[in-house]
Amino acid sequence: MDKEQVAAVLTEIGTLLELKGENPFKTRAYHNAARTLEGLAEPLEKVVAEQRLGEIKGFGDALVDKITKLVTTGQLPYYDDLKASVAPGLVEMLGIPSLGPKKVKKLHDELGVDTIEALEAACKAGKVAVIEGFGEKTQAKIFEGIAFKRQFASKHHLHKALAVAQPILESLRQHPDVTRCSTAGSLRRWKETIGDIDFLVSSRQPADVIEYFVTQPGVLSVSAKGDTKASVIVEGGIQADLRVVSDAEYPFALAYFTGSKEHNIVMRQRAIARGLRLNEYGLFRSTEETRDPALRLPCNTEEDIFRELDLAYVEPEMREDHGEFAAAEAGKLPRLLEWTDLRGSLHNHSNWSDGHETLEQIAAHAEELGLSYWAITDHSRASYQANGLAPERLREQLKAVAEVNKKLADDGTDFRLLTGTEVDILKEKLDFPDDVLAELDVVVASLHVAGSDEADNTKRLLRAAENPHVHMLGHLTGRLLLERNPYPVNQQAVIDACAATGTWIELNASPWRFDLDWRLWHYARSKGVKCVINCDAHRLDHFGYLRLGAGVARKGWLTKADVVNTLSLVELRKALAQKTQR
Ligand code: DGT
Ligand code: CA
Ligand code: CA
Ligand code: ZN
Repeated sequence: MDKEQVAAVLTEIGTLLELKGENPFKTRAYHNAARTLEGLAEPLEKVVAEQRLGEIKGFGDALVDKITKLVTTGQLPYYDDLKASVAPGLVEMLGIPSLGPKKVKKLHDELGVDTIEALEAACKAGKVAVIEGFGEKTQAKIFEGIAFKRQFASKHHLHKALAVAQPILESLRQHPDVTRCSTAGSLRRWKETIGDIDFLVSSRQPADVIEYFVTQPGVLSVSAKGDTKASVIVEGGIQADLRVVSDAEYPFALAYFTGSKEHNIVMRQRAIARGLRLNEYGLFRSTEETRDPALRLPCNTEEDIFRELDLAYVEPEMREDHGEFAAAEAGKLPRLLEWTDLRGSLHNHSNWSDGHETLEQIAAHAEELGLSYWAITDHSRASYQANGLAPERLREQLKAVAEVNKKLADDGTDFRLLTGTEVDILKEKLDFPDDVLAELDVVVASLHVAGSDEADNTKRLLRAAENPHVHMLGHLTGRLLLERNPYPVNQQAVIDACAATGTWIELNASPWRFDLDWRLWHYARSKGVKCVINCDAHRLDHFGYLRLGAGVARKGWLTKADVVNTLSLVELRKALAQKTQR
């Protein structure tokens, strides 16, 4: 075990002893020892090997023995026994804001609760309020805390995390004591779901910045507050971490806390291979772990760090150890799409099916945003629950779209609505015959009612791709992030079929979907399959999904040239005509 791992075990021992009501001196000794280890300037293995652990202040024989066992064997029977003697539910309760070991022990002693569910039931029954030293208010706080914990134990949709993170970041940026600041972690990497939000700040006044952070409007409760870091729960029950570092450390901390962990590991190995050490504090001329500023290479930005490790700058979205190192070394990283390259969306709904606004409202909004086109692709009749259109109503809609476009033209506006459908891929055929599809500008084909048989689902999608009137396949796997798994489908086979037939694949930009997944765009791109970033908008609020989708496309290494809806209206019309002419 290394230093961090040993420190984590000691901290846990301290906490377990507290839960058992051990004497405070003993429990504190473990917490202090953990902190001492974390701050140890030399490798722990070395200290252990040279039998110098006992020289450290506060390290008695028992502690020395335990640490030695952990370092040399990775095991400690004392710890295993202790852990087995405490109900895991009690340790879990510590994750509830407002509950510390003392309170948890008291709850356990008084009520016999040893799971979160039992504690929740006790709160509901009013049994917690009557315990001495608790009261109504504490009971309510614990009850709320359980709800929070449930939420933040899980992952969160990207747009929800962004919505709370952005105002806090803006606010930090305006604070006079903040020199530089950024989000980090999975949010900066634009992962499809987010565990917690990470902020990084450089400042000479960490205490002021921390105080300012924990009192931001979106902050619901403060879980931890130290000299240089803090954790809070923000709206939506999402945890947000802030770290404050010196400005000299900032680029290194930014790279480290942006991750991903897998990417960091390779960066660290590259440093070691060059006789250097990379960690959150710097890139050091050293062959051992250190944070000595005198040994630090002067890097002012992340770009400088990559350069020192003989790499081109890797955008945060690509830092997943998914081939970025080989590409950065060879100077072959793609120039990523920018979200402002997008000119419209080709899969959207109106109040003709299950969307909320009229064609006029949609056109006015899209035009105001400066977009060039917006396709109306309402559902086909098989999606009756979504008020799908039969051919007659679809033809009426075509006339209505033509009228809106005529008004736009009369006003001298270049923006246009495009006609279309999101046609259901049924068991044996598409929901509309070819002659209906031929009348439309844009045809998206989607599998809304999939079966459990992978081969069958795949076959249905392949057949849709082979139809000369189908421009693109919509939300390929039908997944709903954090809600519903993808249906079984051989995505690679579908991508191959799209490559062979010139069919585009949608990157559905709804934050519940982000489907096709970013991990598959590498393959699709290598096959020459084009991407369409679609909002699948059902209301005006959803127009903003374009930016989310663009970030996911960047994560899939896509360039402007890979994405169809970066084309101008004239070019797009040509591209739409190509499939039918093949
Ligand atoms: P999340 O929060 O689960 O969505 O994912 P991340 O990537 O934001 O992870 P988080 O918040 O635990 O940590 C932020 C970054 O800090 C992570 O991407 C990489 C870095 N990091 C955290 N723990 C470790 C570690 O044990 N080793 C290394 N190399 N990096 C770490
Ligand atoms: Ca995180
Ligand atoms: Ca974090
Ligand atoms: Zn759909």
